[in-house]
Amino acid sequence: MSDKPIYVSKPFLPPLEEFTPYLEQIWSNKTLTNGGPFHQQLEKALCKYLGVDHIALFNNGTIALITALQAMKIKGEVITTPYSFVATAHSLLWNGIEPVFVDIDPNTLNLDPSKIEAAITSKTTAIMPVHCYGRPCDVEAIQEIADRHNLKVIYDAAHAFGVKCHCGSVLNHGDLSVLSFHATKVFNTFEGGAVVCSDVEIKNLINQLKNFGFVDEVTVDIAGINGKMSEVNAAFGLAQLNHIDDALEARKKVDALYRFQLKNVNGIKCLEDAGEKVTNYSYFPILVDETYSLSRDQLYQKLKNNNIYSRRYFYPLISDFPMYKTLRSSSFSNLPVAHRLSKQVLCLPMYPDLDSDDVIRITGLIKNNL
Ligand code: T4K
Repeated sequence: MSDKPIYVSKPFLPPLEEFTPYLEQIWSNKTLTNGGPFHQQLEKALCKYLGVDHIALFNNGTIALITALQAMKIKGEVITTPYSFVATAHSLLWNGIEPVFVDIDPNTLNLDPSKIEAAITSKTTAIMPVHCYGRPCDVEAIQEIADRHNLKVIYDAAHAFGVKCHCGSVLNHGDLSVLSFHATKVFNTFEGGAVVCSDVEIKNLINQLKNFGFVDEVTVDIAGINGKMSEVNAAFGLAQLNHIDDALEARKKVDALYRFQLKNVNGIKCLEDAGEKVTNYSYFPILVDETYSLSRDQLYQKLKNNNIYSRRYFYPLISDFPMYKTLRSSSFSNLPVAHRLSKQVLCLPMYPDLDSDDVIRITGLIKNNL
């Protein structure tokens, strides 16, 4: 057993000496939070980098999701995917909304647009798809359905930093998109998140909502929350943004090496290569089917025994957690694809400075060479 643990993700850090001057500036100007100068700079820099109109920074992606729903006044039922991190559906519950789970597409693992319409009822107000693993949803098909039924679309784009589709940033689709900048993400601010939108009035409302609902010093006209990103987090984001292209390039190389090493391994399937400019290589999921020599969980354990900590994102399905299990849409028969794939998926370590030797060791264990 190797003594060096390899985790599913490792935060991407800019050189410490590049971060120190930001800290010195914070120490000198004493603005620690509440929309200070680095917060404003990061919002502008991200709009430019991502090619979007407006960004409202948050202290994490979950609060950003909750606030996005509140800003759009979403109520009733929202159609979403069971194949995601639990925060997706929790953001609905926190708004008193019932999630209605719809099955996923077996190739993309994203919400299957062909199954959405059957789940729409008179209570449906919105669709909340997830660009799972940073691979774009079928944004056009989803928008067409939303337009036909007068529904809002709020993308959980937690994995989709920098992801592009045929017409530029994927974040420009839907009414709002929500990013996560958690330590494990492609772009991180330790903890953090953002709402992306194209309407300045919505951006102003979101700014109000993330600051308790204050209009001015003495007026609060809506029950907001504290969703503000601090200056240290924003400064870290600025320092990291200078290196993001190199980090994406390094991820791409890791992705290519995994694909090369795992081609033709019986029972192991990589998701279709999403191609240049589309994905951000944020995760490396493989599907372990019944023709492989071990079960998915046995392979997970074998890697763990060798100090390699892969993760079963996303198992269990959200719809199997106790607060969702009794919903009608959570039934096994409604979600056969999601159930099958959540039992097959294993996310292998993926981060910019993952050594080629480590990828070869991991894939060697999978190929049973080691
Ligand atoms: N929507 C979607 C689709 C999401 O995936 C997420 C979050 C959200 C919404 C909510 O966004 P946030 O509110 O989180 O901004 C991790 C993350 O905590 C979570 O952000 C992420 N999705 C989810 C997919 O993964 P865990 O419980 O797996 O994290 P953890 O602590 O086990 O970390 C995984 C590995 O990363 C560790 O084994 C070691 C390494 N690691 C982790 C941290 C935190 C480090 O090396 N350093 C670190 O600081 O949830």
